[in-house]
Amino acid sequence: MKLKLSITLVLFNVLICVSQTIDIRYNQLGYFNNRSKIISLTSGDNFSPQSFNVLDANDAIVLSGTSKLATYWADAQVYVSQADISAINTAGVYTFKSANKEVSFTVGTDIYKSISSASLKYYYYSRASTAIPKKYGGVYARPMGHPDTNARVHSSAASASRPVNTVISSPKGWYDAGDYNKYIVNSGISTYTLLAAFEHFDTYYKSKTLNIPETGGDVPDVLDEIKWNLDWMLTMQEPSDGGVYHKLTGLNFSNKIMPENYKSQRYVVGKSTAAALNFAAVMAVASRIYANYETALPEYSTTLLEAAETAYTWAKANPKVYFTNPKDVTTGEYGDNNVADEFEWAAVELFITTKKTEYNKAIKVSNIDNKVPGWRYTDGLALISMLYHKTLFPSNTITSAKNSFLSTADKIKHQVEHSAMHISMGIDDKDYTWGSNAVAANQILLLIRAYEFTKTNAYLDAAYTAMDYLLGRNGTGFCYVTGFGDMPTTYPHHRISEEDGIEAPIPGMLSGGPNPARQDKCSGYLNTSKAGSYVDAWCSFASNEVAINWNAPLAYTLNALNFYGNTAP
Ligand code: G3I
Ligand code: 9MR
Repeated sequence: MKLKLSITLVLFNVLICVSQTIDIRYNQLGYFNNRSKIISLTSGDNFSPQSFNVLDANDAIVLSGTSKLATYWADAQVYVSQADISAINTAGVYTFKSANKEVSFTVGTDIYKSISSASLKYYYYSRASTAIPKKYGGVYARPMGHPDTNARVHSSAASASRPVNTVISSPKGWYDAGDYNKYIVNSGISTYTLLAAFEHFDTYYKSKTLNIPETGGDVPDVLDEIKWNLDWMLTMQEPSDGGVYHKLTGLNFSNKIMPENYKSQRYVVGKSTAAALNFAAVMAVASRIYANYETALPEYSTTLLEAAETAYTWAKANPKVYFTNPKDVTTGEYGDNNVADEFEWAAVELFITTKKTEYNKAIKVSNIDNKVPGWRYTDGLALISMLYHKTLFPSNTITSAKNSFLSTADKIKHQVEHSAMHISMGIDDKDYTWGSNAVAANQILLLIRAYEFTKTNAYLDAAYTAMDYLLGRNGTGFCYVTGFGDMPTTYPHHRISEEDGIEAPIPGMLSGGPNPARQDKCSGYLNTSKAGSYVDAWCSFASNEVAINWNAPLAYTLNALNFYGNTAP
């Protein structure tokens, strides 16, 4: 009887081994020398630790081991067992073999060189009001779209000086996402994040070239690219009162067409407190950065600062103008009924740039929340800027800001170090939201800032490990950046990539990522788990769109990690 039972058990185990699929999830871009390196084995059923081998390019085994005991990763509804391959610190291409499968991966110091540039070049490809010539766009060359020289003032934005249907010129800027619209709130956080990248790593960016029309001038390429959007943002301020239009869009989303075929009338729609404050904050940051390029761009810094101050004044006089779409407009809303964080953020940036007491007085550090940044949540940006410019603030203010900031960063670090998958995602129930991949990217950004404030290496280590998530060590096996990795996002909800007749999408774009709410009702979602609610298909605007505010923290973090890969401890 006993013998019969154990034979049955053995057979059962053999059956499990035969039928059970174990997937290998890894960073498809590669791993950095002298940083921890994890490859994850995942399966729907529990499984025992697996032996693994790592082979070098000559097929010689350079590392053998056994993966850790599997634990349950609830967000993906899988068991995960981690293989630690940190011991490999010689640059090269390797093969990881385990559970009858194998993958190839790279180790080195310059792992994100090309992807980090592509993540920035995406902004050039997103420029409105200009052709993208072959010289700069290669196969993605296209004619000009959206001149935006005859936008009309929508009734929701009309004023005495600009009555309804007044024609205004509002060219340039970046398309928001897969759509062709331009929204101030979302432009705001995107532009800030790129400006912050420059402010925090200026030496690195001064020598970074992007092959754009402005390359070679006296202004660093990344600042030329950002200026394309700042110039548009400036046109969104009504000169007579300093208020800022919420967005420039058609009445509805267009069909799948190329920019040059877009013929619908565009409007500036509404004004809002959130738009005015986002605008004020970004213009203030930009003013202090472009002040160093006065010879190349005379008066630009002054123009930006004036715009910032008048927008802030308007917001103070109109503190509760919350945007909702007018009845005849169905494009993105970017609505926000809580602008306390935008008020703090704008005051912080204006104070840092001007040192005026009136802005300092408006800052209440205890009111600044420490949420992971997002288009609706800008407190974190205020903390980042305050800590970077800490000498401008009283030391007790900085101590509070730092404690608050680090309590979030510590949670993120803890999650990377101790969660089943060893990723940052999943601290908050809402992490897997529309644009969840940008939540991950912003969490990594906070880890990088925490490293800079404290010089504690563990934050940076966590940042490297957390980045694996976006590049393949995740719940789906996709590398969520177009054009990179062994299994990249290939069919993003991006009108240009869908319609340009080029097989491959524009490279360097971060897909929005898993979103269990699946508002698009697209068929083919991989599974119903939080981290698996993703489908690489055009129809999935809720899980597979791209957007300027999602690429910005990607660009910030990839460039920073590649920089440290070449220089850091
Ligand atoms: O406010 C609620 C909150 O109370 C609730 O707890 C939470 C639960 O899910 O949802 C919150 O609202 C979410 C909102 O974003 C704010 O985070 C909505 O569910 C969610 O559907 C909404 O998604 C936004 C989406 O537009 C739809 O409006 C995304 O954040 C935003 O990135 C996205 O932006 C679009 C533009 O409208 C148009 N252009 C493309 C761009 C990217 O897809
Ligand atoms: O393409 C639009 C995308 O940029 C937005 O994020 C999304 C959500 O508002 O809407 C998309 O447009 C869709 C529209 O909402 C419903 N009909 C299908 C459109 C996409 O083909």
